[in-house]
Amino acid sequence: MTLDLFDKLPSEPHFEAICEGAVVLRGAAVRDADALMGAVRRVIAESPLRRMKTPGGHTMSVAMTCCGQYGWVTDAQGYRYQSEDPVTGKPWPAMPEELLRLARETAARGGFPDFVPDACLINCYEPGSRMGLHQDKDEQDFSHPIVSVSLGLPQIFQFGGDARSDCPSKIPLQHGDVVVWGGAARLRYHGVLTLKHGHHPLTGAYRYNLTFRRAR
Ligand code: MD3
Ligand code: FE
Repeated sequence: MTLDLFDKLPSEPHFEAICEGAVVLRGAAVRDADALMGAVRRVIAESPLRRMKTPGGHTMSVAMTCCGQYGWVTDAQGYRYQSEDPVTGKPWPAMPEELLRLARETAARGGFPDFVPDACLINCYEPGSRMGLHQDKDEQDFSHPIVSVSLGLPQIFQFGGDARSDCPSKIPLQHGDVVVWGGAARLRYHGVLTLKHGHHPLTGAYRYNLTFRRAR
């Protein structure tokens, strides 16, 4: 009896399949959230958050930085991964051990035991920030998954199809949720709706999203 009850506690991490190739591990990063945010803040102290310009000249509403061997950048020249941070002129900060460990452990639980990320994008959303529907296709080999970790305020994720015109479904992503996006899900269109005002004890008015990738 009591076991049934404990199985359903909302704080208990559990699996949910969104579709073929996409697995949500609800709450899988809650226990480590303090340590993860500490690591994120150390990265930001070295390579600050910045709002980059798209090749079309629009300033993104989400502020970003990166850690690991490669970082993702966008400017008038296009989208790409590179090993130097264009703001500091130095290599990106190394990927903190606690971030790397969480990414590898959750990727393994999601069916990718050999995943070793060489890039971690850190997205910081403030109220009003959003990310339009897009595909992640600047990585060399799409057989590697992407692992995403949500921290702080909740935000509604839009999960589309293989074409931009496919009607997206809405999935709320909460503090501590980890999603492994591989296989058939890897090239699906996706985005997040505008962040609403709120307060989270760990992140204040913000939502952070970490995406772990194999760029090369
Ligand atoms: C599905 N980030 O950084 S995380 C991105 O909440 C990005 O910051 C969003 O899209 C965010 O590129 C969404 C969930 C996510 C990340 C990568 C995916 C879903 C994905 C790649 C392929 C399919
Ligand atoms: Fe994306």
